[in-house]
Amino acid sequence: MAYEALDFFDVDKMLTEEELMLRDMVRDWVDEKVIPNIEKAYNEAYFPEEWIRDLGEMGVLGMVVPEEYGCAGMSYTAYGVVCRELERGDSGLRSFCSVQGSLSMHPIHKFGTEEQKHKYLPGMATGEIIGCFGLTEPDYGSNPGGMITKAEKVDGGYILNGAKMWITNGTVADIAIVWAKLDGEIRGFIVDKDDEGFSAPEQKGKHSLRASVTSELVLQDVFVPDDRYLPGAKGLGGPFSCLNRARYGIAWGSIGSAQACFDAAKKYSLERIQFDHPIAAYQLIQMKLATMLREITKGQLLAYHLGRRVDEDDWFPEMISLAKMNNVDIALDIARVARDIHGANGVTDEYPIMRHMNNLESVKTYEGTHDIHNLILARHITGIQSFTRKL
Ligand code: TGC
Ligand code: FAD
Repeated sequence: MAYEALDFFDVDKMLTEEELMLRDMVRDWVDEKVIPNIEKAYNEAYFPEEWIRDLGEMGVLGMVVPEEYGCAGMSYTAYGVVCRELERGDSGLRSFCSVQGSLSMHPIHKFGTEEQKHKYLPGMATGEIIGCFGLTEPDYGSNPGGMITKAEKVDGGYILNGAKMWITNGTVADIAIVWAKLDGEIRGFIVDKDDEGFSAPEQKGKHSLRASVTSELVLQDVFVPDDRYLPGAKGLGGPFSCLNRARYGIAWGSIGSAQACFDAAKKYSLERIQFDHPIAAYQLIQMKLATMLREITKGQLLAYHLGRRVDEDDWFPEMISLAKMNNVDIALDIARVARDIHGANGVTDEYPIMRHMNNLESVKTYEGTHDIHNLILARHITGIQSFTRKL
């Protein structure tokens, strides 16, 4: 049965004509190309290559980067809408788009030289050049400031040593934005997949985001020439500038997962007969559906308002923390309740529910865990940071 996107408060009526056209194009593509193939990709744990070309053709990779670099130069609200429609298909698909646009193209656009921008951005917009973002390390996840990956200045460039972990697209990427400490300060480098001493083995065995490649990055005496150093990024503010944008995309994207779960649960509950009636006739099921609708509606308003604030450049990072944390949290709750409404069928790949639920467990953790965003908000409220404790 065709997908019906829940929009109880008609939030999409506030979108521009251009944003609506984009929504419909991506929604149709997800229906046509993603939904029929996603369960196979998820079960067999791969990201279909042809999707990359299609994403490039639709102009959604790095779509907020200006047109002079071969990108679409669209609004952040439009980017949010795209994330929502992609994640309705699968979180791994939105992840691909987030990593390419917010985490790989944004740092080049914001911190790179003109030469670097012209060299990489047009090919990244079409998907011919794939990027990844290496911040997390085996011993430094929530606390990236402690990273031990090191850069050393040498004649004509830098030597990088260290290891990154949990890096989306690492194995398939042509370039990696690697964050490393140079004289104790975090700096950004563009590592090429063919650089000697660099490898990106895939991390297998995920029960979540299976249609997304996750990798280690190993750097052993990797020489990165001066022209692949990002001069504009100094300190943690560099990677965090990228994370703000990717977290923003998740605030929208997670609503897409929630809408998919709601749609499936509504249809299933109207069709499934128990005790001679559709289960949708029972008050407990009705309450669950009403709660889903309530939370999705609030999340949609939050994402839309945030989108316009970002477009007006009138925002601060804690707004994004709140929206990422809230919308992933409600999406995960909704996925769990939708799974419950589907009974035993809910654990199979006949329905999208368990896949969304499992994906959202990663989404809750990456880009700052749920609790880290709570602590970021609490620091904003109290002025006291509680990340570190002296024991
Ligand atoms: P803290 O003292 O808070 O800040 C250090 C410097 O960074 C600046 N800063 C920010 N700048 C811009 N935007 C933000 N959101 C910023 N947050 C902090 C800050 O102003 C300061 O600048 P300066 O100039 O004064 O030095 O740093 P801290 O070490 O105490 O950090 C605390 C904490 C917990 C908030 C932070 O480390 C954190 O957010 N941790 C979570 C780590 C995280 O999100 N990792 C994500 C890895 S990438 C990923 O998951 C990709 S998933 C991809 C996919 O979609 O598949
Ligand atoms: P930890 O930091 O060890 O946290 C473990 C638990 O402790 C969490 O519950 C956390 O909330 C809690 N905790 C930590 N510190 C505190 C504190 N001070 N107070 C209270 N509680 C605390 N990273 C990248 O750089 N690039 C990528 O492309 C990328 N892609 C990813 C893809 C997937 C599928 C996954 C799962 C992760 C990815 N990550 C990526 C890594 C992700 O950002 C980290 O997993 C995340 O930041 C959390 O780090 P950690 O897993 O080391 O958990």
